[in-house]
Amino acid sequence: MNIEFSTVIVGFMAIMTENKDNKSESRRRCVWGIYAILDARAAGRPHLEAARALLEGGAAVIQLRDKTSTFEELMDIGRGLRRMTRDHGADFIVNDNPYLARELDADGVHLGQSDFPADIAREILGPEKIIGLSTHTKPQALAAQLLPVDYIGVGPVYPTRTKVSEWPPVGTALIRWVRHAISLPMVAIGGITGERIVDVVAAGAHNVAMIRELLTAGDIADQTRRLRAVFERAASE
Ligand code: TZP
Ligand code: MG
Repeated sequence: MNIEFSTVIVGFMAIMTENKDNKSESRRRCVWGIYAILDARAAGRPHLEAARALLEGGAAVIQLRDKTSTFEELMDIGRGLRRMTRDHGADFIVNDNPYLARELDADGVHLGQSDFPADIAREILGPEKIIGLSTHTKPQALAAQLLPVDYIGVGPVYPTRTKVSEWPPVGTALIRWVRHAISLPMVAIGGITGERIVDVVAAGAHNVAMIRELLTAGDIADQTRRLRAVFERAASE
């Protein structure tokens, strides 16, 4: 099927099924501003140390993204993150694995296009938890509206060296399109820097996810505070 045609079909299905059930409350929860993602390699320090600084700097959500540790190691790290995020009133999202998210009583899980299907993750986690889904194209974003997800990731917006992506950078054009065409909150991701936040927010992103720009700073808490202020200024314009 050609892409434009599939976009129209999926869009039509999305409109027909939208508001079938009232998810507005959980979707409302998915507006954090700066969305911090942990990456021990980029940070050059342990997850808990980075998370402590992110929370001190005012991060409202932290995602544990770790492709190398074992389930047991992630349980250990995750228990610490669960405690710390709760103490700060921040949300805690686990990447990839809804079982890990459930065991940790995390606030939710973030799924990629080839991870667990969203409806299975919803069965595992129940109706209250947050499910995020990465999208990289218009059809994927439209299709997400038919799934039991609470927000979509959109990206990579810019080239990034943090993740080898099979998807080319989408630019702020896709952010702008998603903001107008899709009813879900979005998290823009990929190569976002302090200077680029203004453009990404101006294009309509509700949230801006960052790894390197937050974690490679000498003082992560200070950097988080600074980027939060940049985001808030951009969002108020
Ligand atoms: N998904 C799309 S791009 C990306 C992920 C996890 C990496 C984002 O990292 P950075 O350092 O903010 O570009
Ligand atoms: Mg994944």
